[in-house]
Amino acid sequence: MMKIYEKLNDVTNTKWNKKPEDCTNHEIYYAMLEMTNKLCRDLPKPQGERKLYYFSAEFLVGKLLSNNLLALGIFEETEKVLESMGKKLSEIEEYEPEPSLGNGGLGRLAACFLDSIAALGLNGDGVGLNYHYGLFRQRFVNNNQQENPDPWIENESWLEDTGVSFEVPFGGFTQKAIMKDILVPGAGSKVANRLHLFDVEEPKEFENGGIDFDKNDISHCLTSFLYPDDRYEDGKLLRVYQQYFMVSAGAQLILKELEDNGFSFENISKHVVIQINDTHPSMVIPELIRLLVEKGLTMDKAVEEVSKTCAYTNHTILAEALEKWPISYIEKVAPQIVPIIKELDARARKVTSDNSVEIIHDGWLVNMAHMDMHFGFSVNGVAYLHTEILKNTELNNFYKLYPEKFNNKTNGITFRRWLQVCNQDLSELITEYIGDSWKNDAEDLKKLMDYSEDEEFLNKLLEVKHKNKIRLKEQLLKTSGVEIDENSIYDIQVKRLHEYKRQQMNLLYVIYKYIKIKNGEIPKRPITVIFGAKAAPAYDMAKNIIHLILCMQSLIENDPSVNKWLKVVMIENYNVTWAQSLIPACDISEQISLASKEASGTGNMKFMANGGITLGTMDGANVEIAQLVGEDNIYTFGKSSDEVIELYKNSSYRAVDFYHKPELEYLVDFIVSPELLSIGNPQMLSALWRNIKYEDYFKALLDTEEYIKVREKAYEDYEDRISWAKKMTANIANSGYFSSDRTISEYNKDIWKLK
Ligand code: 26Q
Repeated sequence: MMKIYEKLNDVTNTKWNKKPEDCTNHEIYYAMLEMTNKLCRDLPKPQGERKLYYFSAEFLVGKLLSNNLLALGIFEETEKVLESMGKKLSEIEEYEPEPSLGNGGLGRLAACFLDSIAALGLNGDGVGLNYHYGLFRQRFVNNNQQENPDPWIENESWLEDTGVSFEVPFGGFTQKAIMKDILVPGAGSKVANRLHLFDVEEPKEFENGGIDFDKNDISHCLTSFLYPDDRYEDGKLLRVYQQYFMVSAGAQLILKELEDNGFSFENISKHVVIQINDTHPSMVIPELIRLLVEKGLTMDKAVEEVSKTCAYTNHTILAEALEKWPISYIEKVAPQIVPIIKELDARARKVTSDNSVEIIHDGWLVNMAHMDMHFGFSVNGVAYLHTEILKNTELNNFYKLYPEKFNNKTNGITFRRWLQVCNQDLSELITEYIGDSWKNDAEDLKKLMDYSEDEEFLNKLLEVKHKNKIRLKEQLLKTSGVEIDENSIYDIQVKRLHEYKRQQMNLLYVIYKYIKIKNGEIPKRPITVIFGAKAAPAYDMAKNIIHLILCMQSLIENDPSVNKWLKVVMIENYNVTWAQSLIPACDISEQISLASKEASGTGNMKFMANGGITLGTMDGANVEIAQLVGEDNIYTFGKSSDEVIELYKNSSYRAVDFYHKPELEYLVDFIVSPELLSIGNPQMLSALWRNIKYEDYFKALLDTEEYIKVREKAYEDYEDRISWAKKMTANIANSGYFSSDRTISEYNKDIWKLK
């Protein structure tokens, strides 16, 4: 026993001269923050001759209180102590702001990885930036997305001052980088790592709340905002400043820690491994070379050592997300690394006469991924299919050059946050039947298969799902006044808004069902279709799709002949906290990207572990989910990645031919029907309609008919509750493979070799 009450009492007494039971929930939150952070600080750092630095522009950590209590092993005890005072942890947690330091999958993956690295007791820290506003806070106004700044840093937070700082040399001035830390306690391991977030010394405050800011005021605005993915118009230069700031400070930290440990710079690759999370931190390669040469290494030696130190993870095959920076930008931001990049380009050209693998294109454009693949020792994709596509298609020229560098690391999620913390009832049920060894080794969830025919277990499983659905219903009612029916099917698609993820195809189904119900074809059971998504502010088509979701929501809501049977709910400001309530309540998990385009997906894994049944294409990690659960326990549809890749190669897909099929035309045309035009913005709706009809770059119409059929089949199967519960069991039982503990063990065995 940890004597939680006494510890809390110490804090509240010193802070406010009060007993915990006399504190408000808000005060208790601050007291628990202080208590928990101190316990984390008391944990030792892991030891080892070799250390990992996980460099990432995003760490989407989510709220940390419950997570850290669990890692410290005091979650249940704390809950009990609070209960004895008439308080609930879940209500106290509402006062914790969520840091939005990421866009989506890539940032959340980095957070799950830090959790697993610490849990496995490995010596590895994160390196990133302390964005003051993170990603924007989303509001809906007139059925459109409005972006507002989202300040998350309070006087008391998980951030700790370290007193450590570095001078980052920009062209024309130097900028001090202050290092702030968030502690990362490891569940079970009793050690803590660090997430280092670099910041400027005097960040600018935005009192007026406006999201516009002076992009030229680099020294004050460098860490103000996180850049949303793709379609960024301006601010490109600021993004290069951010990236260089992060990698230069991070590289200096690495050299400082080498020195502190008495290790020689000559042996850096023996003591350090850097994982480069997508190309955003790629400038660490030339920067580290530059610093090592400054320390006295020859260029040859520095290049050799850095090449044995850096490993690159690719998260996308979408051309527009692969970063290429004009060399003039780098010249302006960090002129001192330009000669090094040119040197690396020259060295790469000596390896092969194949121009397609050059680092500098046409003398002016730097391809960051190419630099990583030539001068890193490992290149990995994030799911089996994704890595195969990289090797055989997208990065084939590099694969031919360096086959030994390529490897797959199928993504994972931390079951501590995504099952134990977010779904306590399911966790208890699982433990009741198979004991709690699954908490240390998620593969043990397989033992649940012993109960896949046990009606008592299956009924209890359905009860837990029902309870979670009621909980979500209550939360929605409280936060947005929207009322959903807990006896309806909860069909959920939550992820960033992007055409390739095909939220628009989900909407075509909603239109299909709306028209059916209007024509008197009532479904067996009401359906609740839930969306959650943010669109990049400059991505017009994504905003048009959000507009259509909101217009459909309003149209159906106000149609008494339909609203008892069909409901659309768009969650405002979808984030990690929302995910933790939505995922446990989900019946059907929509994973419907165009095959070959979703590198992995990680939401798909979270739904699976919580007993949501996947309705998806054979894309990303869905392929591995299908393999694990078998075809009876997943609904798949759509063209294969090979077929899709072929269609792109021949440019042979014509949306308008599909549009003219009678099964599809009336669905697409509904987007510009009088009903919708009277609710929505005609320009936006017509632009979306035109895009789907004539362009449809991500081929939604290619798969729509099959999608509708399979979705109908899933709804029909849902009515056999026991056989549905069997499917849920197969999903939960086989989800253990997707533990990020497994992913991290593989990174360590094949790439990092920490111990
Ligand atoms: C690039 C240039 C300029 C500004 C922003 C960006 C940018 C920012 C973020 C490009 C991409 C991202 C984020 C990508 C991402 O989240 N990818 C997802 O990574 C997950 C973890 O591996 C996968 O599961 C998803 O399939 C993949 O989409």
